[in-house]
Parts: sequence; structure tokens; C-alpha cells
Amino acid sequence: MSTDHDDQQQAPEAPVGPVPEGEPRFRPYHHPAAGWGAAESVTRFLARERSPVDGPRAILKMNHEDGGFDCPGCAWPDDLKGLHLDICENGIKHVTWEMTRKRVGREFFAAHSVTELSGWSDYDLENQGRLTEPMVYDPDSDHYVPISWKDAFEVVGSALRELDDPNRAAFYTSGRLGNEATFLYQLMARELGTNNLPDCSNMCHEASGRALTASLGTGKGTVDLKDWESADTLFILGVNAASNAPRMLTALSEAHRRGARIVHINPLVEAAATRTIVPHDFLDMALFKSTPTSSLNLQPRIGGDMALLRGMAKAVLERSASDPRALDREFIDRHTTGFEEYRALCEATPWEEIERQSGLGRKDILEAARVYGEADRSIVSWCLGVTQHEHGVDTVREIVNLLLLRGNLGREGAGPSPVRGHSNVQGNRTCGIDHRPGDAFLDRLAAACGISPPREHGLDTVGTIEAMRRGEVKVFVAMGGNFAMAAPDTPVTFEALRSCDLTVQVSTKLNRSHLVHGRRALILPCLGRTEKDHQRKGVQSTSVEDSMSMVHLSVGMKRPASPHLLSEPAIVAGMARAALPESGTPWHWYVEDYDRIRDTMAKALDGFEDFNRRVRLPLGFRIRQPARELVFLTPSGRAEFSAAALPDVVPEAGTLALGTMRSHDQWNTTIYSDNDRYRGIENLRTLVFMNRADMRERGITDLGPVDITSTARDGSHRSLKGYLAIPYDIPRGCAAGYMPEMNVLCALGDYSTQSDQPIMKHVKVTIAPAA
Ligand SMILES: Nc1nc2c(c(=O)[nH]1)N[C@H]1C(S)=C(S)[C@@H](COP(=O)(O)OP(=O)(O)OC[C@H]3O[C@@H](n4cnc5c(=O)[nH]c(N)nc54)[C@H](O)[C@@H]3O)O[C@H]1N2
Ligand SMILES: Nc1nc2c(c(=O)[nH]1)N[C@H]1C(S)=C(S)[C@@H](COP(=O)(O)OP(=O)(O)OC[C@H]3O[C@@H](n4cnc5c(=O)[nH]c(N)nc54)[C@H](O)[C@@H]3O)O[C@H]1N2
Ligand SMILES: [Mo]
Repeated sequence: MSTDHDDQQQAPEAPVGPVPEGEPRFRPYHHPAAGWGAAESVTRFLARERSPVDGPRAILKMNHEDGGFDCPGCAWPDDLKGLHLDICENGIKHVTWEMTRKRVGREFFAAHSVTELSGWSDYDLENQGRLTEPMVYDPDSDHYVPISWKDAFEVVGSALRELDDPNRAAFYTSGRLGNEATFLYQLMARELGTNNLPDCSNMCHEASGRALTASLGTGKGTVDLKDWESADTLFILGVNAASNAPRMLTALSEAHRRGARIVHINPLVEAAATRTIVPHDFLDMALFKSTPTSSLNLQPRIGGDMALLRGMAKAVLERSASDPRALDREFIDRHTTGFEEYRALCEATPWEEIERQSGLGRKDILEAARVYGEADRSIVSWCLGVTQHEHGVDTVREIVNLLLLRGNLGREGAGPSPVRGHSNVQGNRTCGIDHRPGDAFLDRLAAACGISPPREHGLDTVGTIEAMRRGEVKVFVAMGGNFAMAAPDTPVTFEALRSCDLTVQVSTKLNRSHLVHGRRALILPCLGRTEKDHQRKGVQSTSVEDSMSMVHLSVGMKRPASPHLLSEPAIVAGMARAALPESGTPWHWYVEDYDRIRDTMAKALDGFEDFNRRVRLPLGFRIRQPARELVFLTPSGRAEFSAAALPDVVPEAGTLALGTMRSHDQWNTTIYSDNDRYRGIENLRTLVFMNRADMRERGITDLGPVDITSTARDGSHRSLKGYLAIPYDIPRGCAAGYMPEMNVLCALGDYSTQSDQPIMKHVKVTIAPAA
């Protein structure tokens, strides 16, 4: 079958990363993760951002028990010891990137047209510094020009008021947004009458939320850092922790020191699966003392995790025939349902199939099962390597199945532990960013806020892009993020954004989403999390929720990048007042004092009772996790085993399964450099990691140029040309490369039927020497 995408070269014309500083280089990395390599990288970075003083000073204020701001980096929880300085290389980079002294003012926009800027790299766009005042697109001159806040709000308000149906608007959230702004934002959307609330979570942990809800009646993990400190065994699946959740290195090295076993499951042996020098342990740094962070590394094929987990469960069940302690029968009988069916399914799944689908030998699978069987307390942790697949939901449910077999739930040191992405992506969901809200949530919201929220489900990220293309969504508002680059099928997403009547980007820095815009377009610059937020009643704080359901306050301390910036709650309130002139919601009054927003949240949100007091406790508070107390809000009132057949993930002859992922030196669509230190890459992003035998078979030389062509479910093709092939320790039939560049290869229609998540880790491709 052929479509309009066939055989077109579809890469966006502008490069993503900076101009390389030298020749591309690949030298395998053999040092421990973090440690001096990280320190050196940070020093260079601070110098480049002209922040050698502010950077470190701000960092001392980060993640503190007695105030300070939450690291705007990843969602890994703060160290429970509170005053313990828990920082990492990428957190420092992230904060410094926000605190840069460079500015993008009206002179900048006067000097550069949108057409000109469209030719700049994404790196160069962001590297211009912080946005300073609201701007509106002027089609006559093709420039962004200044606009007052009042007029900007009226542009949004009138566009929303004029819609014949509120579902013609969509409101995107990127996971940075604090809880208070989040709550106001979803309130505005629902008061308008739509649940069109796409978010970045639609692209990362939607599968985890749906699976955990089905299995355990909660959308979140059940463990906290204390559990990490008392587990006997940690299974780490599909996460590049040294780059994307670096503070996990501390937990891994501590676990190793106290004798816990750590099993990494990843097609790539990532840096966190070797050794680390604990990032904040200055004595270890001085002595070059590294700690192992792994006891066993297994490299399944891409998408092979579910088969591996099934094999481990099968082995545990086989063992139970001779050793009754292999299973926790009492737990299974009291708290679960569906066990017999699951047992029968495991027995009926042949070992040959498990080996073929996982890409692992039986010996390795039995070894993993033995480690699991010997542990009293096991935690299984995962990230995108597990979720961004067609069968992401089934795989997360298989993780839960395995945990249930040995009663690894509802007790110390045991349970499921998804690693969330953005620093407040979990809080966004808790506070109402959900295109499929439940009735209980809406009923409470209605009662607390005096609105009649719509009941029909709204659009997620992929659904929004489809609706924009069809002309059904006309107004697109984004609270943060970089939708144009983050979403799949880059040219299609561009086309979708360009067909809107109005696109509104609330941002801190210039990015591609400002240049790929609707007929009318606004850039609304906001305060960053590091900055002081002055409102009528004084300096305000916002709250965030980490990966482990801890909610705490974050208080910015830096002078705002510009006097014209508004806070995110103020921007939401400004848009809402303009869009809803008859609104009974006291938008303005809320913004004067965020305690007032929190008082309403306490009424509207489950688990937020007495919010203002509890969030001011030294470490904040933890949102109740019913599954942790062995209370299961599932239809059966029990933890539910699932019994899904193994998917076929083996690539067809001649094709490879390609996973798109982050380099060490990037934050999603924000690129810091062309290096990927732990994978030994310098000066190169347009690359593809391949198994040497797969390269040889195709006549591809080391660092030789290749063309990559994907085949979508509908048979259409997309391609990237002239990428360089890197021979890498990755299973045969698998390949990997960087997002966001490789979104060009991800067809919009190729999303999971289980989670609606774009399939970003299992793209079917052919790779050949460049034509
Ligand atoms: N510094 C930094 N930190 C970040 C981010 C960032 O961009 N930079 N992004 C944040 C966000 S939003 C998120 S969601 C997280 C993302 O954190 P990660 O999930 O670590 O993100 P990826 O880089 O996509 O890496 C996915 C990992 O999965 C592995 N993988 C690929 N396919 C498979 C598979 O089939 N099975 C298994 N087991 N593994 C597989 C890859 O080898 C890689 O190690 O990080 C957050 N933290
Ligand atoms: N192929 C492929 N695509 C992917 C992924 C993948 O693994 N593979 N991962 C997906 C995942 S997990 C995610 S989370 C998405 C990321 O999607 P997004 O969250 O949409 O993208 P980011 O790159 O994190 O957004 C960066 C921009 O956020 C703005 N920003 C930064 N701080 C703030 C702030 O405090 N407030 C506001 N309002 N704006 C701010 C800046 O302007 C910056 O340019 O990408 C997804 N895309
Ligand atoms: Mo994410």
C-alpha cells in the first residue's frame, strides 16, 4: 500500500543539535557513571551559560527540606534525609539552562523573521536565552511583535468565546507545570466545557497508569525511597538512569553496598548498569572510589521484556512444585484473583517461545528467576523501554503478575516503581490533567468549584493532532513543552499545528513550537521554577509531586529573568477571565494568594485534605496509596492477575526494531550538546546504534552513512538519510537512535491499541548503506 508519505525525504530541514565542535567520534566508555566526568561536564556547561556563580548557588537551594525549589529536572524523589545535598549533573544543567543570563527580547524578534528562524537548529533557538515579554505573530511582516498582556489575553479569550463548540480547543500540558497552575488550567478547560487535555504523559507513562489501575486500582507506583532502601532485589527495566534519573545512582550504589542484588534489563548495557561514583559523595569523588551498581545484566531484544517476565514467572511456578516457599500462597489466596488462569497460561507458554520472543537463553532467564525467588523483598522499576510499545500495558501488568506471585506488594521493600519523566508529570494527572476523567473526580470538582464539567472523554496527544489536521480543533494552547518536536510524525504534526486558527505557547525559551504555528500565534513567557513569584499577598510557592507520590513545596529564589514575566497561575487566570466573562470562579482572587487555590484543591482532590498545612511539613506529605495498604479499588476488590498472550516482537527478515531514546546531553527536545558521554559518542546526533553482525550483513562500515526507512502499519514509508552507523553492544535485530530527530520515522497512526501511546521504542525499519 502506498500513501502520500511514500518515499519522501521528510526530515525537518533545520538540524536539531548544535554545530558539531569536531569530527564525529565513537570510543566505548569504561569509567564509572557520574563522578569526575560529570563534574567536568558541569564546569564546562556553567562556563558556557555564563553562570559560574549563580549556578552552584542556586543548586545549594535545590531540593531542600527548609524551603528552596524543587529540581525542575526529573521526577526522582528527594533524599529522605532532607538536608542531604542530593544533586546530579543533569539537574545542575537543567537549572542553569533556565537561569541563563541570555535574553530573547523584542529586538531579537525584530531582527529575525519567523521564516529565517525556521532555518535555525533547535539548539540555537533555545540557546538564545529566556523569553522576556508576550509576543504575537504578525503575518504581514512575518515577525513576532510585542503585545500587552491584556491584549494577549483578549486574543485567547475572543478565540475561545467564538468557538461553536468548546471541543474545538485543546489544552496541552508538559510535565513541568506546578500543581496549583495545573488545577486552574484543567478548571478553565472544564468550565469552558471540554476534556481535551492532551499531555506529555500520553507519550510516556500512559501505559503504566492504565496497567496499574487495571491490576491494582491505582495509577501510580506503590513504593517510596524507604522501600528502595530496604529491598533485597531491584529489577531495573528500560531506563537509562545515569542520564535520565541520575539520583537513582545513589539508591543503586547504596543498595549494592548493603548487599542487595540489582538486575538490569535493557537491550543496551547503560552506564547505570556498571559502576558509579555517587554524585554527591565528595569523599568518594576525591578518592575515585566507585561502587558497582549491578549484579546481573540481561539484554533482551527490543520489546522482549514481557517474554522475559513470563519466563521468570514460569520458572517460579515450576519451582513451586518442589518448594512451596517459591510462591506466597497466603497472599495470592487472600488478595488476588485470576491466579489459576495465569498459572495455566504460564504452563502453556513454551520455553522455546519465551526464548525466541525475549531474545534471551533459558539459562539467563532462569538466573533472573533464581535471584527473584531468593529475595524476600523485590522492587521492579521501569521507564520508557517498557511503556512505549504496542503491548506496554500488558508488559506492566506482567510486572505486577510477577510481583504478586511472591506477595511483593503492600509491605516494606517491595512493589512496582515506575520512574516518571518530567518533574511534575505525576502531579499533573493527580490534579486533573486527564482526558478520560472518572465520574468520582468530576463530581467532586463540580461540588468544590460550582461548575458543570463535561462528561464525555476528550482528546489525548495523538487524538489532538488528528483533530487539528481534520480542522476539528482550531485553538491549541500549550502550557510548556515543545509539542511540534515532541510529538510523533514531525511533518504531520507541523501540518496539524499550521492548520489551527490560533496557537498559544506558554514558554520559558524559544523553541520550534513557536515557529510552527497557527494562522494567529502567541508566545506567552512565564516565570521558571527557580524564580521568585511575587503576588499581591507576597512571595508564592507552588507544589509538585514526585515519582513516589510525595508532594512538597517549591519556592523560587532568583530575580525573574524579566520584569514582564507572569507566573503560570496568573497566565491561566488571565486567559480564563477573558474566555469566561461570566465565570463565577474567583480567578483573580486565587492568583493573589496560592493558599486559596490549595484550599479549593483540598476540597476537590482526593488525598489533598488539609493541603496547606500538610504541604508545609518539612518533607511535605505522601498521597495515600490504597494498593500499598492492600486496598484494591478494582472491580473485584482484589489485585487482578492478567493473562495476556505474548506478542510477536521478532522483526521480520531484513527489518530491525528501532528504539528512539535520549542522549546524555539533552532534556527531551532541549539539546545541550552533540555528545552522549556514557555511550562514547562525541559530536554526533544523527546516528544509529546497530549490532555489528547486522551491519556486516548489510555492508555497512563503522560510522558509515546509512539511510533508515520505517514502514508504518498502513504500509507508508518514512525515511532519514545519511545517518552514521555505530557498532554497538545491542542484540541482533535491534537498533537505537535519538529522539526528537527520529520522530520523523514514527507514523502518527502507529500508537498502541492498549494505551494510545505512540510506539516510539519499536519502530519497524530497514537500514541500508546511504544511496
Ligand atoms: N537528563 C534528562 N533526564 C530526563 C529526561 C531527559 O530528556 N534528560 N527526560 C525525562 C522524561 S520526560 C522521561 S519520560 C524520562 C525518560 O527516561 P528513559 O526511559 O530512560 O528514556 P529513554 O532515553 O527514552 O531511554 C529508554 C531506555 O530504554 C531502553 N530500551 C529501549 N527499548 C527497550 C525495550 O524494549 N526494553 C527495555 N527493557 N529497554 C528498552 C533504552 O536502551 C534506554 O536505556 O526521563 C526524564 N529525565
Ligand atoms: N521519538 C520519541 N519521541 C518522544 C519520546 C521518545 O522517547 N521518543 N519521549 C516523549 C516523552 S516521554 C515526553 S515527556 C515528550 C516531551 O515533550 P514536552 O514536554 O512537550 O517537551 P520538552 O522538550 O520537555 O519541552 C521543552 C520546552 O518547555 C519549555 N519550558 C521549560 N521550562 C518551563 C516552565 O517552567 N514552564 C513553561 N511553561 N515552559 C517551560 C521551554 O520553552 C522548552 O523549550 O516527548 C515525547 N517524545
Ligand atoms: Mo516523559
